[in-house]
Amino acid sequence: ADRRPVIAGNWKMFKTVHEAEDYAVKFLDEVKDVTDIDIVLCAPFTALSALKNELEESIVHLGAQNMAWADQGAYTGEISAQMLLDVACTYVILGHSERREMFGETDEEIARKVQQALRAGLTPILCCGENLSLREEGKAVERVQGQVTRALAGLSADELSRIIIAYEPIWAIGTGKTASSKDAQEMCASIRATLTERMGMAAEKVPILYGGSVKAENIAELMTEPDVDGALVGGASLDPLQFAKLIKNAG
Ligand code: G2H
Repeated sequence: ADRRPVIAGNWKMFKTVHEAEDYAVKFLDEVKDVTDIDIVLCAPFTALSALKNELEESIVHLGAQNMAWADQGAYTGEISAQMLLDVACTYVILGHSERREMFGETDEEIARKVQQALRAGLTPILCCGENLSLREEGKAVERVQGQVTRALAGLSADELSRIIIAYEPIWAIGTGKTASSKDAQEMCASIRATLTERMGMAAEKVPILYGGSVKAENIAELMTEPDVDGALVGGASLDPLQFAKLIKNAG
């Protein structure tokens, strides 16, 4: 399949403005010659404006880690799609397991956010993944298929063709336990099958990423799997040199 790999860093709740600027300079210097991978940095809201200045006209794309489902209004503490566009964001992570588990995000809210992002012209990176007990009970596929189906309800064929999916088994996030590349491939293939039911052959074009303790040392093996098109990287994206190395190893 002719899918361009995507490697997205998810900084989570790390880095001040100054730290973000310092990172951007070092990181750009390392990755400026990468041409065969789409690179995305998903930073905290407060660092986005500074990163816009550092990364404008570079090959590195900017993303946010969450977004509101509403256009604007009395939604204290929320950030809109327009605000993200204003600071040059083109991607947004939606439905990360940390938001689902710690901040109570439901599939229905995530579906509204996905629709809102697409309407605004942002590329959603829709996260899905099962926890350890579901995996042990043999219900992982059912859970992930359900999450994907519910998050994509009501989207048109054109909208579906503009999404990215990230499969992140919760038991592999920040734990040092990476799913085996075989586990990752199995689930990414099953996600693609779910997408095919919704959108036919166009599912072949959708990038499906793996996330969960991806490092410079294990990315190459993951990338050999036919349905793994890249990675969503947390901890290993926090150091610019380490993340650049990971990206080079993915290519
Ligand atoms: C999964 C991942 C990035 P980490 O949350 O989204 O984090 O690479 O630290 O496991």
